[in-house]
Amino acid sequence: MTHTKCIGPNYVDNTPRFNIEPTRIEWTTFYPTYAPIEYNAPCFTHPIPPSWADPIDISAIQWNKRNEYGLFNFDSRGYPMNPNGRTGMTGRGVLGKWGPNSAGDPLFTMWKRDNNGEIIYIDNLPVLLFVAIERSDGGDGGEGKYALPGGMVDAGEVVTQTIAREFSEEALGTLSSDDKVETIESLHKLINSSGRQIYKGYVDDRRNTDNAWMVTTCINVHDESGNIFNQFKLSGGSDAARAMWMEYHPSLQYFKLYASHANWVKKAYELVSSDLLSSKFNTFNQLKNVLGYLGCAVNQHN
Ligand code: RP5
Repeated sequence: MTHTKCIGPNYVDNTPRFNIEPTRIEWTTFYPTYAPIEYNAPCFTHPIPPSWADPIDISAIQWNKRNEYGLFNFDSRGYPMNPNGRTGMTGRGVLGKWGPNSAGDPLFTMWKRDNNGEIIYIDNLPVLLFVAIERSDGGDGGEGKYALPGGMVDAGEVVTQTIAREFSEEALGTLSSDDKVETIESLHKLINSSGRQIYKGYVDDRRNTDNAWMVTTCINVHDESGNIFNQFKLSGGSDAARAMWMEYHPSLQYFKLYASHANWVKKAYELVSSDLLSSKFNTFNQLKNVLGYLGCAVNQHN
């Protein structure tokens, strides 16, 4: 996967970045004029950096514990190198960790239904609803301000816990703290029992640099009947200004979300719609066999 969102003349907050030629992203491409700009958010170089960030002295970092998303090389200064190539910026930028920064992304889906509870189809393909948030930081601009309600893995968490916690914080923002604990537990059980991993790997995130980058695991939980997810009272919280059900259908010409999130919605759509259409097809075939036996002709309707 080549990155497109972490290149260009400006980094986050308009910090200048070396404007890389898009055909020269790969490390193996000769680029003698490459002159990346070094940037570390001021809080990281403070004598007491935030607890979630790496210390200034990197000699104590156990790099082999950061290999879950793949191996990476090191530059001549001993810093990890972005496996997807150049970005025009060295240092950690605004990311707390050198090398991979791990996140988790919930992709909660159900079908869009009409007032009679029937799934809505356009051109014989069902319309999917997924939970999205509007990022308070504006995301990567325009429609890229909408995102899955994901977030960083906290110390000691497994990614399924992160996904449950982030969903409850960002998309169910008005829960009381007692309800929150219970909700996170139920969501975690739901993710473990019915979740399907859609993606695990590098994220094309605007915050990536040559030495620090985002990785994530995206898990889809699909409520086929909609009976459970219909009861969600969505409201933005934490880093989310708003939370909402958003539509996806393959006929959408322009479908953009933060970072690489749109790709995962498309992938989840392929999986859940093919499950749905194959079950419809099986039902139709069973019906056709019975009616065929009785000497009737049947046409398939949606
Ligand atoms: C993206 O950034 C991930 O896919 C995840 O959605 C998000 C995590 O960062 P924050 O939302 O915590 O800023 O790369």
